[in-house]
Amino acid sequence: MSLIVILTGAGISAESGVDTFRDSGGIWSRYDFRKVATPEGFAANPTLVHQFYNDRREQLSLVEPNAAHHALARLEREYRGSVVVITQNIDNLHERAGTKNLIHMHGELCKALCVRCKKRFEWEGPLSAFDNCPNCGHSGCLRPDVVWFGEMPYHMDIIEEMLIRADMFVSIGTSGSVYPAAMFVEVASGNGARTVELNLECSEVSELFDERIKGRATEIVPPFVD
Ligand code: BJW
Repeated sequence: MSLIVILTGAGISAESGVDTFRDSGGIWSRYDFRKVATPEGFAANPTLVHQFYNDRREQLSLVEPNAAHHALARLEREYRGSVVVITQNIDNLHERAGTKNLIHMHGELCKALCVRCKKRFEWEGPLSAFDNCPNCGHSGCLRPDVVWFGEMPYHMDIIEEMLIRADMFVSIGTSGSVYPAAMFVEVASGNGARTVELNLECSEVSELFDERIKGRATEIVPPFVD
């Protein structure tokens, strides 16, 4: 059965009102990633890191999935083969649009991870350095369940298998500047997949794709799916 593997990045959620990272005015123009998105930054100032993610969690409660998220959910429902969405995004807009076969490789904003007992918890509200772990009961051991620089992304074994099996690999709204996601196109292409990039601008890896479609996700993803 034919398999379509779709990689999404911050650009697919931009028109929902979620900030991207590297566009002008993006998150990394306002925050030093070393301070808020590394294990070292968290160890040095957990309050700052919790505030950074609390603000983004609050922003998430104010936004809705857009036409691009809905189009991918529709593709999964209606395609006669298999569709898997691998997202680098920590927002929950794909699942809120109805996508089921979804891999969050950089974690999830609405989850907390206990660094002591390694359990994960749904976490909708603010998280602080003083919260107790609901499982082991210790305080000060909860962190956002996201993948920071220098950490291994989640589900890499399944992702690699999907990329090897893919008949088509589609990348949507990602700058191709963060590894290992940036090299997925090479893995899929090297294993025979047709590759297509949908993005507002050229990415760092655009030339590796068989086909490029430029535009805003809400305008180019629905017709691409159709
Ligand atoms: C639109 C649009 C619209 C806008 N419509 N499009 C070489 C090999 C391997 C690793 C490395 C390497 N060199 C360096 C590394 C280490 C590092 C890395 O990649 N550093 C780079 C800076 C060079 N990587 C890591 O540390 C990763 N771990 C790792 O490598 O472990 C070892 C390993 C080795 C080999 C195999 C497996 C593992 C972990 C990376 C963790 C990234 N974490 C972050 C933050 C945490 C989550 C959070 O706070 O949200 O994840 S960084 C940030 O970047 C976030 C994103 O998921 C990620 C990607 O960003 P994305 O989605 O591409 O967003 P932007 O803003 O960059 O781009 C938006 C795009 O959308 C643009 O192109 C726009 O044009 C477009 N767009 N509006 C359509 N309306």
